[in-house]
Amino acid sequence: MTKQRYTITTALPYANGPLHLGHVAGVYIPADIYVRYLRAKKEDVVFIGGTDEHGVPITIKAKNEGVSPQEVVDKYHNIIDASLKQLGITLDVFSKTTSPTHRKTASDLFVKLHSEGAFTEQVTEQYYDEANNQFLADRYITGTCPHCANEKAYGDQCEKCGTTLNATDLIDPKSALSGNKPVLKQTKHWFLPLDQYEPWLKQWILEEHKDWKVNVYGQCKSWLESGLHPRAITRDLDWGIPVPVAGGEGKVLYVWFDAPIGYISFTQELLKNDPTRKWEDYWKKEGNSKLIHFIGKDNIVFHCIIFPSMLQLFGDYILPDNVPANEFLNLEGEKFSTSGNWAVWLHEFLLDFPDKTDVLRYALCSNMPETKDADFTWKDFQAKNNNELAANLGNFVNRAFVLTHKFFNGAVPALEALEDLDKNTLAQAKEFNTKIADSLDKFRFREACSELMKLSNLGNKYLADTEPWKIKENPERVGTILRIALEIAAKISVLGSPFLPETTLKMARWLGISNSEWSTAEADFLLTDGFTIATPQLLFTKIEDDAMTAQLEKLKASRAVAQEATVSVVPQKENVSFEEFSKMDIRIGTIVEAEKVPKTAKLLKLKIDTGIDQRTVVSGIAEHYKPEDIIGQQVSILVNLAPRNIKGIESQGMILMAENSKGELCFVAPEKAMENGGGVR
Ligand code: B3M
Ligand code: ZN
Repeated sequence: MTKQRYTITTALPYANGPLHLGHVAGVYIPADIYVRYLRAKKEDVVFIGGTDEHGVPITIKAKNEGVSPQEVVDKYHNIIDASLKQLGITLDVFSKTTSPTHRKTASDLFVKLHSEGAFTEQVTEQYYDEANNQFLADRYITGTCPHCANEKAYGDQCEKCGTTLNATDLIDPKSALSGNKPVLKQTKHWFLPLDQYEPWLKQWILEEHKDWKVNVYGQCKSWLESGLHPRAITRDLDWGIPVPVAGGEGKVLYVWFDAPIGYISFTQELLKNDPTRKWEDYWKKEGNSKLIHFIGKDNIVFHCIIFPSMLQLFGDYILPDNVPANEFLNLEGEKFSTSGNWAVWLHEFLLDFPDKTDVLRYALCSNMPETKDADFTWKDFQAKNNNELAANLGNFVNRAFVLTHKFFNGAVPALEALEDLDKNTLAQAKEFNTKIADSLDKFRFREACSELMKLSNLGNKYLADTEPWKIKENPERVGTILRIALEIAAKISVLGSPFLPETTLKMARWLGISNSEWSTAEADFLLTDGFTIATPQLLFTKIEDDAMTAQLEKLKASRAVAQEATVSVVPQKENVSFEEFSKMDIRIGTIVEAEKVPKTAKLLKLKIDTGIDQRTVVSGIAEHYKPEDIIGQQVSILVNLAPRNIKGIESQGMILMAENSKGELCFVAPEKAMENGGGVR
């Protein structure tokens, strides 16, 4: 049998925004810890990641930002890539699904399956926007939810009640592009007949993978038991990989067909010029690689049911060995929300706390949403840093170093006679190799992390029990105790390396050892007699309350901005013809007199020179402008508005004002002085 290999993948985030801590806790932290652990065991691993750059989420972002989809994905790919590197996520490759290799691989695999007759074809009716001449993706259709009457439900889901919808379920559907009612039009698509694979999927998952995490197994079971249906793998969209077969013109591959293939194409890119390894080693059965997908719970069906069905069809490909999906991380008791700006963005965290990457890794690992949703709070982050990392681990290492310097000038003391407590402590410390390894083998990251802290507790307790600083008369005894303490620190530097890579590397250097091999920690003693350890420095600094308050305030402020942004988007009104528009006679005028209308708060009585005449206009701007400040101000005025009587004054026209989401008004005035009476069109 060929030697064991590992193919470890991280879900490809859409390149339509930066990463937030939810992505990091759910996918990258567990994957990176696992991979560092495998590498420390000298396993043969490829660690694959990249961005998902196709699909409707990208086109929506591009539309909102008024740029091309390519510009969107290029921008966010780079932000995401840089932030992951800074966090110490050691992906071997971080590519993108717009890469030429990926496009070719995905396209070729589609053609292969198509030619083997793996797909079915179906003509279905889909909503079409006649004003824009295009089919509408479900996300581009809004309407009333048939379940909860939310008027802003999307064609794929109602975000208010959480129900998954079909666009045709919506009451009173509207196109998000034109605001018009879309029409149903026929279109042909290729389908993956998942119903046909149900029997082997049931066998493979429900019988052969009882070892998968309960949340993953449970979700698969419920999908399989409610029955699988053919799933469309092509879309009517102009952004994506073109459907490479006859009849596919104007259509692209469904993003969930191409994205997981990215794991394969990125491995191809990684190993393209590697003389010793082939990508096939990590994907084909003869390579004997274990495929493990790190993902969030919303991606389970794609990685456990749909992609495995595709892999099976591709031929001699391996299937996932495990899919340790996580549940969600919440933020201060609420769901992360990109649109609602309720998020801690990774790149911003790294700017605010550049020296706290290990702290973040630890905080997210010890609070990982492994079996149920978890909550990130700044208070808890601070507590993890101050009470666990600084007060427990950091303090232990510091005490061992300080005492060694005090009593032995920093030279690692030799072991002399061992007492029972010493033997006991060493024996206990030794158990942590297997404890942590077992937890990691089972993808129990929280447990692994807490074992690591227990090892440091053991060290602290040992120092507290032996009190070496009080032993004046017996330097050998002091030396033995400190040596044992330093050995525990050395063990932490090896066993803690997947979790706290920067900190443990520092510790290893200070102690004069290498911490890159897991098996090193199996030895009874790691240190060399007489080696001069580094002068003690703090491993972790305290985080003060101020810093946390500032983060909470920033979070709340960003949400306020997001809420304003939402209210400011007033839906477009019904179309008018050009003739109708031309009936409005809008001119440039100048305010020549202004006074408050008595007994009103909002009204000003203005005299406007319209070029035609000087006329009176009553305007509701008194809360925004003082009369004396606006004499001479040029304005746009609708001169042929039928006169209206306002508070006993005849108002002959209306001046145009712009309004922002806070209700603030300002004049719509020409950008340079224009003569009064000039038309506005
Ligand atoms: N981009 C969905 C997500 O970001 C999707 C994952 C693809 S993994 C192949 O959650
Ligand atoms: Zn609803």
